[in-house]
Amino acid sequence: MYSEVYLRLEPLGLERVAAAVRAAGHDVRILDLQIFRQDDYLREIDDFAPDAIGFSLNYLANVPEVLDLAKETRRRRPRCFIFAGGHSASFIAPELLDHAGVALDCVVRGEAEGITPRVLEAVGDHRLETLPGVVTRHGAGPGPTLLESLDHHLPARDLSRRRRKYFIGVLDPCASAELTRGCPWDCSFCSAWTFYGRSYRKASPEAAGEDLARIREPNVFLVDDVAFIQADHGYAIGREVERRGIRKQYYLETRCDVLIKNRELFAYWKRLGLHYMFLGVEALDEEALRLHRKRVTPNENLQALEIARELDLTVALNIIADPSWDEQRFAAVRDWALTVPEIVHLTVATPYPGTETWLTEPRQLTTHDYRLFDVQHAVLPTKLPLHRFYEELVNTQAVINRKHLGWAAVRGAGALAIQALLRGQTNYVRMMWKFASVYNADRQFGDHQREVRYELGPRRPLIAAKLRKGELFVHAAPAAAPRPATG
Ligand code: B12
Ligand code: SF4
Repeated sequence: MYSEVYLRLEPLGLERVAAAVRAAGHDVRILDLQIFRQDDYLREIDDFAPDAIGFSLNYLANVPEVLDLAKETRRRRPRCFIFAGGHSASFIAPELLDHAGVALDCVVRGEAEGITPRVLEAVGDHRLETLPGVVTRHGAGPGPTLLESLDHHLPARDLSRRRRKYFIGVLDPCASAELTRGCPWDCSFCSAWTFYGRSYRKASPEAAGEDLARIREPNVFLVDDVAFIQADHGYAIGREVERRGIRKQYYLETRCDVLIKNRELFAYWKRLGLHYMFLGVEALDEEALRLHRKRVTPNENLQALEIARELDLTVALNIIADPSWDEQRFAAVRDWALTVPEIVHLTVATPYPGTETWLTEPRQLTTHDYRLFDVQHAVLPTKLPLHRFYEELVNTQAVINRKHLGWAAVRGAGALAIQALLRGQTNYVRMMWKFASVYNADRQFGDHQREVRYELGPRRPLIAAKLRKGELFVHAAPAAAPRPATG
């Protein structure tokens, strides 16, 4: 739903894996099914006749689609080696293999630039299931290993086609880049930190500069979970950007306390082209922030918004709606959102594999349909009747959005919107009228009534036992990794 309206960004992880596989001597193609249709995929495998196909499965909601495609691929190309990897695949490898039957040969857990060329070498060999991070129906190798350096395997952007389709808001077209990997915080609803064992690694300023210099698009989305945690790293990349004369407009995601602490760094990047940021606000009250283990106060959130306004940065922020919300609670968020100039998004609190709440949430799930685990649907019991909950959710989002959609917003975006149109880029302008057709209470309610063919495995909530965070990790925590203060 998100990528139907607000943005569509390139599959950076897949491009990095593709770069590693290509460097090992293979002929590689990428097909992004956010842009292409399934028919295009089937034509492509007939035409290219690959020996191996890897599916990138970052989002849980895409599991059924990937399983069906893997099965159809197996039917058409029985001898092809078919595998999957990515963020969500890494947390649910055995259950994916169960659903897939013979359609998937293995799942590759964790970051995969290093291991995928070795997986391809081991095709047809019993050593396959002894490789780090590899899980097959017959066994699993040791846990995945972290890359020694982020500087290698710069994304093979030349392999992604129809790049004009990638955009985020008015940054149209827009490429993506990664300056750091991992997150040292530990919010209870998030799996970004559990994937990398709460580690945090940086690309060298030279490699980051080289990667940014290779980008053709005028705009760049920085995919880092929390951008510019360490000010010296942010300045070093900035100086590299200046030295190379790179001129782009940037969009990034960061935390409120990081913006407060590194205000001058963000001001410097504003001069380099930073215009937009996602700020992880998540909740307005102290109690909810504590439950999310956000480690910031409501006051810090407001202070960060103030700083962003002073720096003239356009901010989008997210609030997590709990299924227990009633009309009054939605109304309170609406009232607040209408008083601030920022773009406010709502997501729905969703425990999913890899998050701490998957194990600690005491409420029962109302569904195990993977497709509904997209943080836009309620998978926990709602206090309001379900359809009424969606009416409140959509109505709240629509009221808030009114100030950011339509011609007034296009006029507000000014030169950037006009430049995009002059370049023939219409993603942004089209998005302005799409909201009502995508976010719709009947549609969201109807999504719960569909036939369910693949179900997420059962949850084993912790009752009395204390959670050991390491149990959640895909990558084990590195022994002596320096961890920035998390406040
Ligand atoms: C950038 C990002 C986005 C971008 C989209 C990027 C894209 N086109 O894929 C935007 C902003 C659009 C976005 C949106 C959303 N996102 Co997001 N996003 C991220 C983020 C911060 C980084 C992903 C990234 O690019 N990392 C850098 C690359 C290099 O790493 P990577 O993709 O993980 O790839 C590595 C491995 O996964 C693996 N790998 C990847 N592909 C493949 C393929 C094969 C064959 C193999 C072997 C290995 C492999 O190797 C790669 C290299 O090491 C992650 C958090 C995280 N740290 O992972 C959340 C995350 C993936 N997003 C999340 C969510 C919830 C969403 C939204 C649903 C949020 C919303 N408000 O609606 C939407 C849905 C978007 C959609 N497409 O439907 C959740 C996923 C939850 C889940 N389990 O499903 C995450 C984990 C964040 C979180 N807080 O928990 N997101
Ligand atoms: S700070 Fe952001 S990326 Fe890090 S754990 Fe919290 S929500 Fe996830």
